[in-house]
Amino acid sequence: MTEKTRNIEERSIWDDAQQMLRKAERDGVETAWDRLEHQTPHCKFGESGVCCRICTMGPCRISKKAPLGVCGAGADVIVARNFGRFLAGGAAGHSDHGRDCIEAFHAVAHGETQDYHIKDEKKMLRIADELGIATEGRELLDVAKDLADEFFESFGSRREEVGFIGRVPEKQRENWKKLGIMPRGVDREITEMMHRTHMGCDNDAANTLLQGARMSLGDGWAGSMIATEISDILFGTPSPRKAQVNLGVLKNDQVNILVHGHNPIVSEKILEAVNEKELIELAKEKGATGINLAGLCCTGNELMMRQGIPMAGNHLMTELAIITGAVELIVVDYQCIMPSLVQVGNCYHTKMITTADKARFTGAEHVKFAMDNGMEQARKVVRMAIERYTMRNPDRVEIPCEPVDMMTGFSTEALLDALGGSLTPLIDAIKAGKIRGAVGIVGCNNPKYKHDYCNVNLTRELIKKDILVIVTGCVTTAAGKAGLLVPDAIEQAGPGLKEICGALGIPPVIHMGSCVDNARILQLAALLANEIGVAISDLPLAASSPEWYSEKAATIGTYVVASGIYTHLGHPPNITGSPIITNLALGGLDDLVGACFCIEPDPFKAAELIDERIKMKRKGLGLEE
Ligand code: XCC
Ligand code: SF4
Repeated sequence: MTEKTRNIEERSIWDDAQQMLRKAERDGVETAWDRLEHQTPHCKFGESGVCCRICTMGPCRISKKAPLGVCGAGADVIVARNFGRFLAGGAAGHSDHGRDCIEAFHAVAHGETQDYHIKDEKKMLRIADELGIATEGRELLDVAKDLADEFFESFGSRREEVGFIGRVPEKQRENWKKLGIMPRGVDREITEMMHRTHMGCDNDAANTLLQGARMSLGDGWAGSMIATEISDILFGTPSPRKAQVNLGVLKNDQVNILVHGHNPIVSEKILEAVNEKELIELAKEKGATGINLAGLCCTGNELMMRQGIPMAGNHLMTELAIITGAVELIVVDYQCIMPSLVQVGNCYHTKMITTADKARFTGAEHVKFAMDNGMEQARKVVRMAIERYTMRNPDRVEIPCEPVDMMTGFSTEALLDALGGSLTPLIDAIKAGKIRGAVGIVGCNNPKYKHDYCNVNLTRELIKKDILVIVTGCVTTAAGKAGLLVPDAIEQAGPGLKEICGALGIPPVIHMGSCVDNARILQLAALLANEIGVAISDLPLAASSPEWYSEKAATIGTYVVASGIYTHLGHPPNITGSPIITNLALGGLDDLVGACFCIEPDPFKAAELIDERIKMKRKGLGLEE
């Protein structure tokens, strides 16, 4: 990975990125890659997870010379506590996003907002039914009130299990109970993790890791799943549509606005505002030909899935997008937003707007979005962007390359539709070995890697092996830019996958949404398992997060493994200082939950490891290769 001064070609595989990195050098702008060099080599204690700052008898760090902290905690306990809190950060991120969605839905149900509405009534009623809420002959909003309360209950501490647990195959539910990892309430599990990892509580590393699994399951099967389902109810369940990707989606002659973050509650309103005639007219008065909205990271995924809004880039492209000099304004909600964006924006004419009280950035302007003012605030933000257009310096604008086409919008519902309404064709294709298995490749960028090298190459290798790939999060942009998210990409797939996807008219790599939408993958896996009558862990499935960086990615990996899906990571979390935690993660969990992690930085070798696992699972089901 990183050593001193990698040249620009080694920093990213993409032309648009390399071109902007050159411009950054010319313009004297620092990026994440530069700052990483100032941070390397990293602290070995931190990297292996054996630095403890949990109380003021310390901080303590574990070495041969000092194998115990002041309180007597050893490497295993310290690593387990640190990792437990790392996972808690991720679970809290997704789930608090989910809570914000419930609050919006609650406000709609109680008539407290004119800005948000129930868009997919059918889905709302179906979910109400599923969760045991009476729907027959009732007013829609009355059902919605009960459903909002039911969702809130999954966050609390009065339950034995969260609401969507009914989706999990029976055999696994029993196992989770037996292991004591059945998630009871989203907030409860996060709080319990913080409690257990206080000095003097859970001093058994394996026991702490099991709580990590329970808490992460709460994220996957409740916090994230609720975020996804409510977003569909409020903004529409995604269906297949075309979109475009890379920095070429920015427009030379238009007001460019970027949305960044995660929650569609802000970005959907911005989208409505940029389509208003009055605001378009205003942009024209200022000399632009129109207003162009593009997404970054997961809020980009949300808008693309439902509305076909173009994606400017993934995590490591966020600074580079501003360096084009063509962005008037970037509006953010929360998560994965580098604080550096304020400084990069200051090097150009780009204004940064924050919208959530829980995610403010010094130097940015705060325009608080609430349930009753979303539309009004969105218009205000768009007006600011238009004003900014007159400040753009055309001599400093450089928009690289032409955008690449892609297909998006594969919610579980849309995928079922594409299959003709039932999973049978997919199961038949799996049985016949035409689709040998499926792998979700998800997550982030990390400047420790050549940007998107692993994301793209792993995807390519797997489809060659007749393995269907599902992407979410920042891997989406990588796969899209590589031309893998269009039906024509079947030419790069193995013969079986080519035949099936060709017949269905779908790409061999399917975009299922943002990071909370990994819940869609869980649901699809559960539907498949239930249909066949096995556990998820029996299916020829795997997951991967090759270039991950965030706490959320670790939590996703953990709930995916705990749900029975073998998961590859490009690099380990900061756990290698503990033999107990490392061995559990890389093997021991397999005996407990039917899956474990594997670590491999090389995407070609990772593809082999995943392929082996899929072979093994196929064999277990008595399927021929
Ligand atoms: Fe963030 Fe979700 Fe990672 Fe991208 S993939 S860098 S977590 S935006 Ni979630
Ligand atoms: Fe040191 Fe123990 Fe305090 Fe951690 S909890 S800082 S190991 S004394």
